[in-house]
Amino acid sequence: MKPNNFCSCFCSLLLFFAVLLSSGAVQAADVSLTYANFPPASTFPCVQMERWKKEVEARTQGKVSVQTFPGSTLLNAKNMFEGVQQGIADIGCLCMSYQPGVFPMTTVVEQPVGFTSSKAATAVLFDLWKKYQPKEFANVKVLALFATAPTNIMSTQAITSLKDLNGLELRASGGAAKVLELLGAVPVSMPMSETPEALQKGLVKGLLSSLEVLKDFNYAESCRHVAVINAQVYPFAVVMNKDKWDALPQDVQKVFDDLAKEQSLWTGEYMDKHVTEAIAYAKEKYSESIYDFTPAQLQKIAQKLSPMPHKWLEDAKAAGLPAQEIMNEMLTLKKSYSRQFDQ
Ligand code: DTR
Repeated sequence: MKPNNFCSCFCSLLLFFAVLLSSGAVQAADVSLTYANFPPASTFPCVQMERWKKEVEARTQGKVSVQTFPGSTLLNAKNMFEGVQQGIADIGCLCMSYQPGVFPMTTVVEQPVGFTSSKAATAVLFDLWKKYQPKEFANVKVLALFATAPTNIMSTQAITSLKDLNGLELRASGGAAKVLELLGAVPVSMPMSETPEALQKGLVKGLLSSLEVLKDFNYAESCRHVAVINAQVYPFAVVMNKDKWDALPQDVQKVFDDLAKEQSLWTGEYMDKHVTEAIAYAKEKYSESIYDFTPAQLQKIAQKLSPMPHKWLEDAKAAGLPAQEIMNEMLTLKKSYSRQFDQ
């Protein structure tokens, strides 16, 4: 090829790629974000993470790309909040219960007030956060908030009365650990990601958590018994590094903001459905026995757990929060969202 021909060929090629890029046909993302999560990819915090990634990439027409890190590959359950603030990950999913004292306001939903679904608890948590804009999230941008389905006991031995709980080592975290203590069990505190090993080694005889883990961690295999007490729920937040948020183009910020409540409720709905599926799975594969505590037993449990909201009120007041108002607002919202979602 003559040098002249080569030159014009090369220039045409350059022009072709320039046109392609400007037309958006081949568009590199303008914004790349990392998103860390602590439990394995198959669990609900990661399922919702992948859904958020998909929605964001579609709604920004590829302008944003999100790289996800499930299974504590970037940050773990305990350093998630700090890690996001330090910029180790741009976005992170955390469970408020794993860091006692750090989230004095949003842990109000952790109190045993009788939530019956993840979706209703999620809607309540989201509205409370929106209304009170608590200081605990002042250094980050909140992208979603959700709560688990109510917690129940999964164990290697049958539990059909409070007596059966006496001295039994069970795993829980935060508010759930307090539940176990008040019911006479021995709470062993650890994040969910450390629980499979503890069960395997026999360090604990079961756990208090939402029941979708029967399937997602296959706890049904070792814990063939469930005691239904619908104790309380665990609150979660998805947070973003503040500087990264501030640097986002406005149209991208709008996409994230518009998605926040929808994503939160989507997660609640996903979880409620997944709990039903997990129970069916455990029954079919492991003949899981499910014991429903009687109304009289549940009343006794409620009595035993009654110090918990009082303690929350004291702690929240000491943290400078309008504690009683928040508690009352939670109960009002709970009533209306339970009517809307749990019938
Ligand atoms: N119940 C809390 C939170 C929780 C429930 N399901 C999962 C799955 C993966 C991680 C955390 C959770 C707990 O027991 O830690």
